[in-house]
Amino acid sequence: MIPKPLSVTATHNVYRLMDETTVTINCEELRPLAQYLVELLKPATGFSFFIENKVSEPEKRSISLYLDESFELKNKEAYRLTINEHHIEIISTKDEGIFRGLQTLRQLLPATIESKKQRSGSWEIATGIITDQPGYSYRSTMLDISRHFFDVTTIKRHIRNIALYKINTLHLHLSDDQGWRIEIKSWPNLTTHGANTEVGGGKGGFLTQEDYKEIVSYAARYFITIVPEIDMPGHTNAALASYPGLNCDNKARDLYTGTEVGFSSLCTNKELTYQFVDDVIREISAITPGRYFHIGGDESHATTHQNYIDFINRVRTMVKKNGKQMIGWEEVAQASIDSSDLIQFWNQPQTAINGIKQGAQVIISPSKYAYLDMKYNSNTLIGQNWAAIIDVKRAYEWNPLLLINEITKKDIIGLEAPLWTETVKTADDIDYLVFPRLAAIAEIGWTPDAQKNWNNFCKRLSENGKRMKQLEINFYPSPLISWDNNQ
Ligand code: TNX
Repeated sequence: MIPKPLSVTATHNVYRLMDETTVTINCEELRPLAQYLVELLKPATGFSFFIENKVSEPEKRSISLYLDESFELKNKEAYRLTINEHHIEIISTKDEGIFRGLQTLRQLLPATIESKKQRSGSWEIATGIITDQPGYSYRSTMLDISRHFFDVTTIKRHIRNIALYKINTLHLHLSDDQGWRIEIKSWPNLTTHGANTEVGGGKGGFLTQEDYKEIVSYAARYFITIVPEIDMPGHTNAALASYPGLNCDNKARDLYTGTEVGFSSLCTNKELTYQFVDDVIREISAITPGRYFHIGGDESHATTHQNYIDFINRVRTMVKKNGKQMIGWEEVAQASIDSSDLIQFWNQPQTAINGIKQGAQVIISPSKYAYLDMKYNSNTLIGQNWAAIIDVKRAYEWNPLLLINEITKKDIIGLEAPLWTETVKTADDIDYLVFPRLAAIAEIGWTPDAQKNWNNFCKRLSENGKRMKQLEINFYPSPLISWDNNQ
């Protein structure tokens, strides 16, 4: 099981899925989750798994999903999974907790349960009781769809894969120098022009607002919140190429297909710029049910310091006006922020400390440990190495609490492992850099540090490798792990 649950008590018996196994729910709210479970179990087993709405009868070999406000663990992702020879029960105060529990149950079944074709198997699960809840509430990964564009199908597949590890947030990097990737109805050239290329000169692409909504609602089925990012005032060449008026000299920039950073800036002392930013934030916020809006704010080397601060202060009020909580990369802590904002630490502890001093909580994304675009070793064919070479052990063996002296647990909302895609062109490339390192990061986010152990993680990851194979995830087969190649 990855991430490792908080408490596991084995009772040394087995439960077996059978053709007569039913799924019971104690309220209609759980029906989508029962359906999700059936979709998960049906293809490989070939069993029917009827869904019944009633309090389960233990002798009936059911898997019961049970919402109960009086369940003792109040964290919305907490659950208890009880397995005896006759019956399985997942209980939580919220459907979200049931969903996380289902990921645990899934990982207790043989890896062949993930097969889309019917398989023979005895479908046994070891009995016991698992009581579980996360250490951090924000457990995220980022996908950059600007440097290379990835379509709805690829993003949905990614959502399914990250959900297995109880990741609950997907941050989409929707704009950068190389491409603007989301339709903005009031500024149509952003996508008719600014989406037409990507790193290396490929054709690029963009999400329509309908596509984006489809992704948001698909992610919600996996209890994953989408966090949209529009990076500004730097990383904006695609916008500057689409609307000449956003440049101080009123001259449209050329589309950009390289990988330099820090050369572009919106013209921060023009009113048109703020009208533009307000429209963008308003349109995206309107189709984003999640509470966050990420304004980027990183590497704005082409903006003067004072202009940068004035810009962030003003954009921050626009985010609030649109009913969202602002997230910014650590640099935004130079502006006037407060406890209603989140900053994302990636590089300089001092900027993160600035943010904490102003009362903001931090998302921990240290490039030296959590950047999924870093190479695994010097021979890795894709990826970068400017922050570090990150093998699976390095991705696993760090503690968010120990990175910055001044930081305490209450300052940390959680972690994120970003995937920047300058070198990532295909869904297979995404898989290769994300897995299995995201499994390591997911465990840091969920499991208390004292319960983490590298050798034990390696064993569980080796098991997990069979599951990733069934799911056709093109993971990096790290030589640090002894993979079982028989399945
Ligand atoms: C730095 S990390 C960036 C990105 C690049 C990444 C490549 C951060 C906030 N900015 O623009 O894609 O390095 O590793």
